Amino acid sequence: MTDTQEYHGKLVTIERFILDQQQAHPEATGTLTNILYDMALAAKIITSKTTRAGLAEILGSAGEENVQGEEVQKLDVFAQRTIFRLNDHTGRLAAMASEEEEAIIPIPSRFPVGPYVLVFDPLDGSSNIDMNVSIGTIFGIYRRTTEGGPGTLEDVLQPARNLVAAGYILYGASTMMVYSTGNGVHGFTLDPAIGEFLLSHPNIKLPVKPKYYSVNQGYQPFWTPGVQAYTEWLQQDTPEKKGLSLRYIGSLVADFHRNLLSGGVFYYPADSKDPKKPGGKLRLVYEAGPLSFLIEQAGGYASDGTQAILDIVPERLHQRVPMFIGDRNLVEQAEALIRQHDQPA
Ligand code: P6P
Repeated sequence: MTDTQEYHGKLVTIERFILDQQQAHPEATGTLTNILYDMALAAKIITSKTTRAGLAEILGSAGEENVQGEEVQKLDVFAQRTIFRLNDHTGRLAAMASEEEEAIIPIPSRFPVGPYVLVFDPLDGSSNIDMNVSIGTIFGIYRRTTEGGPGTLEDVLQPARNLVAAGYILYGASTMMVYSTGNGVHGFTLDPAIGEFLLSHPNIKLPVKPKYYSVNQGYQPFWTPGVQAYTEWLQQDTPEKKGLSLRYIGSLVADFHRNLLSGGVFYYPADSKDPKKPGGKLRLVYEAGPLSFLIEQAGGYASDGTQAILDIVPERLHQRVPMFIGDRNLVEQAEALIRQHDQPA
């Protein structure tokens, strides 16, 4: 395992870091390395559009033509197409799955298939774009489980504990790419002047002392008694912790990233308000799963309120799941109060 201590203060590009990490795996063929390279390239391409999103009126908004007469794509469609076009021909993937597509995305028959599958939410939080709020891409990479031929839904519906890599891209004040291949969580910041992601956050670990809780408290009247009790507990000073402050951006990757660096817990529980999202709003395969892989790599934990999200075997591609993610003690307290109040003995 490459000791990430050696990187502190050194100028390292994401490509160099990924390659160094590959050296720790003599059996590696470089295929996973190249998929990660392509996710970094996708991040740069998508960044080139997100930094101009507010100019829709001048450049034309989605579905219209801009002043040059070019058809302007919705940013999430653009992000989807960018990730697809970077991966459809490489022979590294057997299939892809995206929040934007109802079914799994096959590799076009004219291209070879490979040993991995890529699941992704190309641009989560896109409803925030018009308010210039940070948005993000979330991705996970599995080895295919079926033998030969085109990838299938079975290759995608794996528990997140099987992930070989996961990460996110945060399009904020700067663009960051944060990923793990099971060897710690590492963050890279894009220097737009040179078009390179530089290592800025080696070996991210959740702070021991949690700082924030993140939830949309507007739904509080629609939560179960256990989740209501949990929220009150988070606000109180207890022997184990001070009452936490509330921070909620409403953009999953931004909320997750802040809590990863500051310590705390994010949760999107089930609520009785919207019958369209009985089991919470967030998607298991390409949102909760990859973020749960990352948080455990950073020393935290993620639960649906009753079990580790990493152990949930997805039944449907767009399956929703309640999610409590962050500091292990805080998430386990959620499980304890849900057991006590919501699950009759
Ligand atoms: P609410 C954005 O639409 C999103 O999918 C996530 O990025 C975010 O965490 C969540 O929904 C916010 O949902 O119901 O609080 O507006």
